[in-house]
Amino acid sequence: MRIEELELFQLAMPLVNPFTTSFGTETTRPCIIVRLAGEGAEGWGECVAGEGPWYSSETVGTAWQVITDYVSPALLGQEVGGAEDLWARLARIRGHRMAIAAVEQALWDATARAAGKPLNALLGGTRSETPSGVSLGIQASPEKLVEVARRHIEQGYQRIKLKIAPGRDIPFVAAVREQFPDMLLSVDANSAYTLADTEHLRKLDAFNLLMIEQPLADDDIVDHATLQRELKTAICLDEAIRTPDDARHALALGSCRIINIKPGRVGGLLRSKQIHDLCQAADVPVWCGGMLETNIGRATNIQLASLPNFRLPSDISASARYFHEDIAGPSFVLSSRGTMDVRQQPGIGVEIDKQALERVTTRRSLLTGSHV
Ligand code: OSB
Ligand code: MG
Repeated sequence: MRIEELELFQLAMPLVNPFTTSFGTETTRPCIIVRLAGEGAEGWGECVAGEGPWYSSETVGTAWQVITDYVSPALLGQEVGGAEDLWARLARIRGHRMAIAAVEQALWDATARAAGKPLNALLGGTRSETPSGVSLGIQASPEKLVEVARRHIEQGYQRIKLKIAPGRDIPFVAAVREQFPDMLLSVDANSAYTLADTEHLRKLDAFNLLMIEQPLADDDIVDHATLQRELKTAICLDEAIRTPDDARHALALGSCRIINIKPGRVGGLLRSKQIHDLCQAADVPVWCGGMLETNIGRATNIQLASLPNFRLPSDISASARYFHEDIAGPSFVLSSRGTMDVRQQPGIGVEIDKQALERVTTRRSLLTGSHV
C-alpha cells in the first residue's frame, strides 16, 4: 500500500477509576492515535506510551517526535508491502517500539479493511473468543481490595490480577485468596523487587497463584532465571520482553514460564506474532497484556489474542471499566462465559467516532508526503 497520510492525535482520556501500580497512579490516560491513509484505505493504531518514562523509557512526547521526525519521512509516499517491509524501512531506528507499533498497527488495520477481512484472518488467528481477565490497581487496604475483586469476580472475569509493591503485597494477596479460594489469581510487581527479596517473594508460593508478573528489573532476564529456580510459582515476563530475541533468550535461560505479549511494547503485531510462535514451539503459554487502551488498542489486542497460543486470560477487560466515553465503538463487553468476542468485521472491528475523538484531542498533526 502506498502510504499517503499519517495523522496524529494526542488524547487525554479521563479514567473511570484511578489506576495505581508500583510506579505510580494514573488518573488520565494520555495516548497518541495514528490514522494512516493510502490508496483509498484508512487504518487506525494506538500508541501506548505513557505520560512519563515509568513503565518503559518511551513517553507520549518521545513517540510523537519519533513518529514525526523519523518514522513518517521513511514511509510517506512509499509503497509499503506490509509489516516486514515497514520494519526494513525503519531498520535504522533503535528502540522506540511503542512509536513504531502505533504506525505498524494502523498499516495492518488499513490492509485488512482494504481486503474486507478481519485482522485475525491476516494474522492467522483461530479463536472466535478470548478469555478475559482484569488487572486491579493497588488499593488503600486489603479489605478494599477484596471488595473490588469481588465486584469483578461477580462480573465474570476468568482471572484477577493484583498489582503489588513492597509493603503492599502479602496481606493484600492473602486477603483475596482467603475470600476466593478457587479463583485464578496472579500478581504484577512492575519491577518493584530485587533478588535480595527472594525470601520475601517465596511467601507468595503459599497462595497458589497462576503467575508472578515481572518481579525484578525491567530489563533483566538473568536474575529472573535465578528467581524462577527458587520459586514454585511461575514467573511471567512483561517489561523485560521487548523483542523476539529477548523472548528466545528468556526461554533458553528459564527466566519465566509464561510471557505477556503487549504489541506496543514489542513494536507491533508482526513482532508479537513472532514471540507467540517462539513460545508456542517451546510450549510456553502467552496472554495479551493491556495498557489501559482506548477501544482502538483494545480491538487490536483482541484480534491478536485470537492466535492459538494465547492460552491464558488476557488483560482485556470491558470498555466501560476504563473510560466514560470512548473514541471508537461498538464497546467491548464481557460475554456470559467471561470472554471477549473476536470480531469478524473488516480490520480491527471498531469504527472511529470522529466527534468523540475531537473532544478529547489536545494536539493534532497531519503528515503528508509534501511535509518531508
Ligand atoms: O504492567 O500490565 C501492566 C497498565 C499500565 C501499565 C502497565 C500495566 C498495566 C495493566 C493494565 O496491568 C491492564 C489493562 O489495560 O487493563
Ligand atoms: Mg505487567
